[in-house]
Amino acid sequence: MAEQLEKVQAAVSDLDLDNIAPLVREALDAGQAPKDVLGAMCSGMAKVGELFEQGEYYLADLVLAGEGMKEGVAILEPLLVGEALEKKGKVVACTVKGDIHDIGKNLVCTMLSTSGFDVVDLGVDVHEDRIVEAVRSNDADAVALSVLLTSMVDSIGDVVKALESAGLREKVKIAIGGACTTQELADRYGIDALGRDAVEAVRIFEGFCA
Ligand code: B12
Repeated sequence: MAEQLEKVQAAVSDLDLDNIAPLVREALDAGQAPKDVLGAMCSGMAKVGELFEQGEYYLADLVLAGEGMKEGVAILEPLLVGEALEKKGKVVACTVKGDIHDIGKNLVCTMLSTSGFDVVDLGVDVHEDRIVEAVRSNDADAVALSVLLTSMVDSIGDVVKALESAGLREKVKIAIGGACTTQELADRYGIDALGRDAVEAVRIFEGFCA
């Protein structure tokens, strides 16, 4: 990884929040592609998650890291949007009912929209009825569900059932991702794909909307 990207990644993972935005600008000025800078931020955030699990960081640190990410992403977003020209398909995205984690979901939305998808981001803690409504009113092609809490995996099943009841399940492909998702879980709910990161998310939705 190029030195400027390493610095961006380290600023995120070290919670050096004041330096994230300046280092993002520095990397761009040095000619790094906006997508790669975003990728470096994603890796830094993944490291933050690991350090939290190892007891090195506290919850308050995670909230701060999330805020730091937003500032960097805000610089990159307009540049990334300029890169994609034709729309590839419409995706309804959210974090499932009962779950408020949004850093990964936001990265997935940013990567999808900057890769040419029309993304309808419903936010966090979203009830299945809102998802059905959004799929219908936007005539969506696919649904992206972010799920980080094991206690909330049943929310995935609720979305599938609600789409089935509304006669929309055949019309949309569904992908899941987030810390607690597994292939076993995807199979249990008849989910079309499981994604490990935002880059894989783009590949999955390109496959869905091909
Ligand atoms: C940051 C964080 C928080 C922050 C969230 C801030 C925010 N705005 O999102 C705060 C502090 C608020 C928080 C709260 C809680 N958290 Co928390 N949190 C995390 C942490 C450390 C990192 C998550 C993160 O942002 N990672 C970085 C992002 C970039 O990665 P990501 O989310 O995985 O997303 C990437 C991929 O998964 C993928 N992806 C994500 N979504 C999707 C969707 C699709 C369709 C695809 C294809 C791909 C994809 O692409 C993303 C980008 O590359 C995780 C640990 C972990 N390892 O995940 C715990 C973790 C998820 N939290 C946990 C818990 C328990 C909680 C709380 C219940 C704590 C509490 N006791 O209050 C609350 C939840 C409240 C609620 N109702 O939701 C547990 C869950 C355990 C479990 N298995 O159920 C974890 C695993 C920590 C742990 N080991 O205990 N948390």
